[in-house]
Amino acid sequence: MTAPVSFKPELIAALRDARLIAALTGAGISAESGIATFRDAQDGLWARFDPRELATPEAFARNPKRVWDWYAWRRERVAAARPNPGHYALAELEGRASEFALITQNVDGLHQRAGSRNVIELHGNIARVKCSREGTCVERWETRGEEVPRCPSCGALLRPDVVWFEELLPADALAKAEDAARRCDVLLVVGTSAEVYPAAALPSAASAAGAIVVEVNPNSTPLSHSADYLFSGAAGVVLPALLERLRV
Ligand code: BV8
Repeated sequence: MTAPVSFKPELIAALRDARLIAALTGAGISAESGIATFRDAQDGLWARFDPRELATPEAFARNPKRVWDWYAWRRERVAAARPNPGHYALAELEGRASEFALITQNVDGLHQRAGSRNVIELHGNIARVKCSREGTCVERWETRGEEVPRCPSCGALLRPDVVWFEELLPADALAKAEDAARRCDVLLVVGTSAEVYPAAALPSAASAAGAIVVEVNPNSTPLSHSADYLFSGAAGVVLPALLERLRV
């Protein structure tokens, strides 16, 4: 039986009085939905697949079929997954807060499926596909044999609408995320190893602007020493307990 999570009254008061609450999430919040994280040594995606071989423009240029199939494999796993209590807790918190912004590095869309509305997707969404030349999203595509599907309008290869390493983030999403980090009173940092930039720079920007930074992660990260509150537990346990405390 895991020990009940306790929350300092000051944190509860800060969350209740906050004008803007923001959350930054990573793969860890989807771990309890059966979606592998990236860095977990054993079964993390990067443990089995080299990111440089699969999540970069060069990798796609070198072997588009392998990259396309890897994302198709992940897309199926995401489609079969369900949001978990961690996702639902953030959706409920959005409903309680006067203003709320959910900044995610995840491409799985599970926040939106849990009912979160103001979701800022920093790294795209694996359910979307776009033309690798025009960048326009394509609603329907069919996979014929060994081919990578092609853009119906220009014939270029289609690719997942995610941000690969060495690719710029969508400017509007990054601007919204940086604005939320600067204006928030409390930033919840949930399930991220805080190693991939520019996302990993948001907590220090929030802290520098006077926000209270709360980390929820069973393992320590480069952020753990500077966070104002640290909950070393699973998102699907800590966040529902926090909402329960806020309901009191
Ligand atoms: C760019 C989409 C300009 C695709 C992803 C500054 C310094 C150093 C390097 C750089 C820098 N600026 C830029 C770089 C380069 C690079 C970078 O940051 N490299 C890192 C590796 C050092 N950044 C970029 O390339 C970015 N673009 O900067 O463009 C440019 C142009 C040319 C040359 C240079 C720069 C683009 C970054 C985005 C890449 N796309 N994803 C896909 O999904 O396939 S990144 C991908 O990896 C995820 O989106 C996420 O961002 C990252 C994984 O991190 P996490 O989500 O945190 O997951 P992880 O597995 O690491 O950790 C999980 C955590 O959860 C753990 O801490 C674990 O303890 C915890 N956990 C586990 N279970 C639970 C849990 N927590 C709670 N509950 C649980 N149950």
